[in-house]
Amino acid sequence: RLNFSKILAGFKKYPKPNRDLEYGTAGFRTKADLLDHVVFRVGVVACLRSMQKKKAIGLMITASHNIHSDNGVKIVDPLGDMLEQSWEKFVTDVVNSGEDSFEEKIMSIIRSNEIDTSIDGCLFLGWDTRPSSEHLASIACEGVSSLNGTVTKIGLCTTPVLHYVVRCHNDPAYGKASVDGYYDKLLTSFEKLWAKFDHIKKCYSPHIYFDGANGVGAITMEYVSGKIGDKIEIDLHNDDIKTPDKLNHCCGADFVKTQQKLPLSIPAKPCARLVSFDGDADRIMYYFVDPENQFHLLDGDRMATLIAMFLRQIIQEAELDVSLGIVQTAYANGSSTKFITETLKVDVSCVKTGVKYLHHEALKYDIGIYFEANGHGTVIFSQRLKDEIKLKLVSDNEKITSAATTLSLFVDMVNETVGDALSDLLIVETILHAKDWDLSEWEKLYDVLPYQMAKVTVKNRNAITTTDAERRCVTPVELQPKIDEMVSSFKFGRAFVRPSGTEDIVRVYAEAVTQAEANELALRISILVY
Ligand code: NG1
Ligand code: ZN
Repeated sequence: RLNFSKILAGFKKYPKPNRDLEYGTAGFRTKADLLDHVVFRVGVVACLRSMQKKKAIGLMITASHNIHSDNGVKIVDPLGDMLEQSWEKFVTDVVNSGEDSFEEKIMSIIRSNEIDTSIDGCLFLGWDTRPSSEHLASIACEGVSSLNGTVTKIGLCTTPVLHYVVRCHNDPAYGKASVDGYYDKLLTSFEKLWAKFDHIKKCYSPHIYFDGANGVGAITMEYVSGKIGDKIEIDLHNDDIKTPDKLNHCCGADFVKTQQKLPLSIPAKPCARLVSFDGDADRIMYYFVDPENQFHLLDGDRMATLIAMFLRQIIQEAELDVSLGIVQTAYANGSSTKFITETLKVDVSCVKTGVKYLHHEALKYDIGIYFEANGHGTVIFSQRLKDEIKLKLVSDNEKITSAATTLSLFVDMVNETVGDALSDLLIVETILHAKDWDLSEWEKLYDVLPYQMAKVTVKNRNAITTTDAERRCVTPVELQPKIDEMVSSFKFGRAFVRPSGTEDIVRVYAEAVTQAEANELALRISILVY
């Protein structure tokens, strides 16, 4: 039933430049003008994936926090999570194949996955504000059509909205499969939870300064601000989506995290609560400037600990016997890990960089909280936990039913499919409001170790291979002993290197007891790598 001449026509119309690409940590990502053939072919493979699973699949066109001239595409699996790993190889093969070999590659995918080709593929498609996004989205549609699949265009949307809609389409119990349905579920539970903690506040201020990275997150917050403005006044900044080169330029969550300074246009108002989303609104950063003009960052590690602390208390109050754990990557600050194990006494595990690894590990808990330090993260809840909550809701003990109600509303406020800046914002605001905390109270939970990140350009970044959740190098064999020796000469020193999955560079991370020493260690390790 497959019409290979239709697929071939697309291969000819969008010829592959003389350069191979890889489905990395966040799908394919590169200069936007190198992506025409990629999105067509990804459309084809995503359609095959949908036929295999007999479920809807998502396609998101975005390059997140990258410069406006880049773009990318990633595939969303039926439950709204990232594409299963074994398929990354299939899609990479098809994207890199020549006109003479694609038919064989596609047939091999069909055979090895026992795909019934009489099934119609069903795709949901979303894109961000980049100037190239709509054009690439239309080519992706051609790819899907070449296999007779159907596409529902969600259009301009954040990455987490697309993930959510795919999940709901395949699992209607999760919610209504539309952008409105998404806002409705998150904001309704937020309003109800807010009301539960509506006491007089001394410390929590209802005002935030918001940095939208001049991307799609700014549109989201404009809408949300109209809905929840009576609870949180949102002062919108960096919300210009009409000027392409402003996207992520000196603003956004990635800028704030890597530069550890204020983005453009956010006022240095002492102690004000400042928030940034990234270009596709799946990452969030909180920060503030103290009266001495010092910059303070509350990143993914901080969010994970805040949420764990809050939920641990609620599950105790609800008398639920469930497991709670936090999943981090090697980039998590050493003192956050120490705080989680020694003070919170919560289980913590470390996995490779990339949301798919974190998500997978978090599934092991009834409540799995995962965050990358860069602000990408969410919470996932087991079916067992959801069932237990239902039982507690009808308990005759008022304290228990109240805690169960809190938990149940909390679950509905979370987008469990993927890191979601809006959902994370609602969670953090709810907890701060409940605790009557400002950002400095939150920050007091533990002191972070100063850290520095660096990028090194090398001939072949994949010559570096790692183990132990990327904390140690395997090859080149002489590298790790040298790193160990260097690290041992720094008090509380910790460092690791790994090849990036999204850029052609090697990343270096270093922690030490002072900022100067962290910088020095990062520099010395970079020289070892170079
Ligand atoms: P790479 O380039 O593989 O380090 C970066 C981020 C990841 C993740 C992906 C996808 C860091 C150190 N790495 O991956 O955490 O967010 O991009 O966007 O922040
Ligand atoms: Zn992003």
